[in-house]
Amino acid sequence: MKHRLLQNGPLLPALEKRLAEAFDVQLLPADASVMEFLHTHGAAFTGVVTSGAVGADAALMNALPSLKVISSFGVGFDKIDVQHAKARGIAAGITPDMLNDCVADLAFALILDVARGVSASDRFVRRGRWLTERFPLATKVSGKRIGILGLGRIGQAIARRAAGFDMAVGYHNRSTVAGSLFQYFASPILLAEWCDFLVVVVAGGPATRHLVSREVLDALGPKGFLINVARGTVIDEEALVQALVEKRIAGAGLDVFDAEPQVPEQLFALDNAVLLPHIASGTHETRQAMAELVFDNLMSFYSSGEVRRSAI
Ligand code: NAP
Ligand code: 8YV
Repeated sequence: MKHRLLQNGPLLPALEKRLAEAFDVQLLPADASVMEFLHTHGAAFTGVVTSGAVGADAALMNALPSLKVISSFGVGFDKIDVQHAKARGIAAGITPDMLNDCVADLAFALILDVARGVSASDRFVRRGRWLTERFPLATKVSGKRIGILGLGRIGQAIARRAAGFDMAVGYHNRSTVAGSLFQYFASPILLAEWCDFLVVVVAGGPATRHLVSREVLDALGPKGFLINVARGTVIDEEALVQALVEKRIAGAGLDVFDAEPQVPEQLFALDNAVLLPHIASGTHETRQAMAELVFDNLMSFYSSGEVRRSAI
């Protein structure tokens, strides 16, 4: 008999197909019938398959008394109540390392775009402005200082790319990275004061909420650029919008937003902001590798009792 999985949120069609072949999968309704569905069927599911965007909260886990494993498409587990899962002995699989290259590549795309005005100059050409105007001079990237807020798996891939741009690398984590030769800064403010590009790639969740505060933005200053490929919650978004409007920082490249897909409308008119719809891991190659690990985490759990890559 196939193990019964509850799917919370949409997944890649190819992954849904593969899961349906190996498991008995049911999609959690996204409408008002959800409570009745869980009341009637909740006890049947031993696994949940979900994504970083949707996750699994304590209320969902409580409605699934037989739940043993969660497998999530993504590395961020801010939408999964891992403490609750741990207390219940529920395994939680995520997809680390599969997406390091693509997220790091996109962080650099944002750095180059916001500093050199790539998107802004593309708009300039398309609107016919080149015929009568000169595009303003931009900011050089090579040789500058990059401050990585969160020198983890992706942060280290960003640091490797920075070497190719002859950039000095500094970082802030709660603790220093063993063996790292990069300069450590004891707080986000000190890192922001030092660097030209502050790249945010820490874990999301309550512990990092508004870690990038108005004070950090002011420390970055009018020549500094902010890049966020982590979670919107890490930045005080109101303070960021104000800093961009008042040009108290030079610019921002943002892949993620606090209430995404809602983006503060004030940002739409600003040429010093590059706005992306959470696409950092969004390539065919990376999403396929992530999908394979979502599947493997489940297969591994049901055969050995352990997921291959755990969030806990
Ligand atoms: P990781 O290896 O766990 O790295 C996270 C880093 O954040 C670690 O260096 C950690 O160091 C630091 N950190 C955690 N809490 C902190 C705090 N309170 N203060 C300062 N530093 C803190 O994770 P990863 O695989 O690199 O992924 C990082 C994050 O990127 C994910 O959690 C996810 O939210 C985001 N992400 C976004 C996308 C996207 O599409 N935009 C794609 C993938 C991932 P310490 O533990 O020493 O503090
Ligand atoms: C995914 C992400 O787009 O891994 C993460 O944490 O943010 C992205 O890779 C997301 O998890 C898909 O929902």
